[in-house]
Amino acid sequence: MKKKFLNLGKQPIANSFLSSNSKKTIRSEFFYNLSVSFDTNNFLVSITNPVNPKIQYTDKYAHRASESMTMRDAFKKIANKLEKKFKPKIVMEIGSNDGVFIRNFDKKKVIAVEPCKNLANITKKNFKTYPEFWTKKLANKIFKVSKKADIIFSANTISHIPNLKESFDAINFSLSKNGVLVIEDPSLCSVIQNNSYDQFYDEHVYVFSALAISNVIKLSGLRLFDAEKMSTHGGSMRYFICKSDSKYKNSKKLDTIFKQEKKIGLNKFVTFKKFSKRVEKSKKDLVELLKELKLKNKKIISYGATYKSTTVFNYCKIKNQYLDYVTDTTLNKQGKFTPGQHLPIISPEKGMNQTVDYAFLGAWNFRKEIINKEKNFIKRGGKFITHVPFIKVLTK
Ligand code: JHZ
Repeated sequence: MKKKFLNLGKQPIANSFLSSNSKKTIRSEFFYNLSVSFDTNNFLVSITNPVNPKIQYTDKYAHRASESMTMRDAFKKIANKLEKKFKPKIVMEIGSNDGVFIRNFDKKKVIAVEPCKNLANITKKNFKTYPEFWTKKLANKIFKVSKKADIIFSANTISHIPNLKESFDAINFSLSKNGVLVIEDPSLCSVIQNNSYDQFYDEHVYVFSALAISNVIKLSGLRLFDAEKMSTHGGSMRYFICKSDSKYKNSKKLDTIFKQEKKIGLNKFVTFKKFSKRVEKSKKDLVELLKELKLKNKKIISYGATYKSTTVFNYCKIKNQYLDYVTDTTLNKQGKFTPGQHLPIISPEKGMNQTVDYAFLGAWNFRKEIINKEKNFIKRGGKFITHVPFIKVLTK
């Protein structure tokens, strides 16, 4: 049974950066109600009413996975590891974005699936690319002409697909006998421990735990045989999945992860009720801090026009009464306005100037990379604010 535990209010599509802040554009903005539920049967945490994917994954999709050095390195590392360990003949990626993972493989063995046409156009120059949503129909089409995949990789995508059963059925159909599905997604354990409620936005239909994943995939004839914790995206988990009757033995690490998740209570509704109280406090504390700084005439901006910060700004109703603008390195976000609260987005070169006193870390998951990059800001007394795991002005 699905039980609601968190209400994040009226939210826009996290990725729908506005090209102007004119009244007409603002009037046509799409909003939906963002609430989150826990399924007491399979322990799956999901958005109660997901948005139609056709509204989300368009030819204007803003996120470029290769935008951060941390992610470029992480994808290179996992690609090399998979190549060495499994020696795959066919590698398919579901949600290949701008090709940051597949570009580490010989192009002859790669199949890319990416529904956002602007991104698929980038990879199709060098790789066999299907500019379509991942469905059973597409799996049938691809594997009519290709041998089955030895590795299917999917980072930050499976959690975005409302129809999980169809996705995993299609994956089972597409895997070779001892093929391996490797998925990476933000981990529920980290969300609960970090109070990072901003991992909930329209695209994150699910935030998985190992417990939930292992339950859900069983219905599609698949088995979770290993998992590893990752630091990317503020705490993710990498799952290794095979066909139920495949040769892989379940790892000891997996047992430990299941035990840890039960200890934290990821199989109990009460854990999520408590989490929602902490989220309410996070909102109250953030608004109070921003008010206090404004009373002292401080200039505050936000760093990184993330999808996550769309949730924070709309839940906490943070707009230009507190923040002057948002900086972001992504060219196609610059010159636009944040969804819902309409803050202007500019480049860090322009935005991180002498006049800024405080910068809210919208991209808190890249805290190390950003602090390293912004040494001058810190040197002259600039300070970062984070809400993870609780509201804090960073002093170092
Ligand atoms: P970042 C996206 O979410 C969307 P977002 C998606 N749904 C998903 O699942 C996760 O990623 C994984 C900028 N930046 O990656 C670049 C700087 O400006 O945390 C990006 O716009 N300066 C697919 O948007 C943003 O911050 C920097 O130094 O929450 C980071 O976005 C760095 C490092 C980044 O994901």
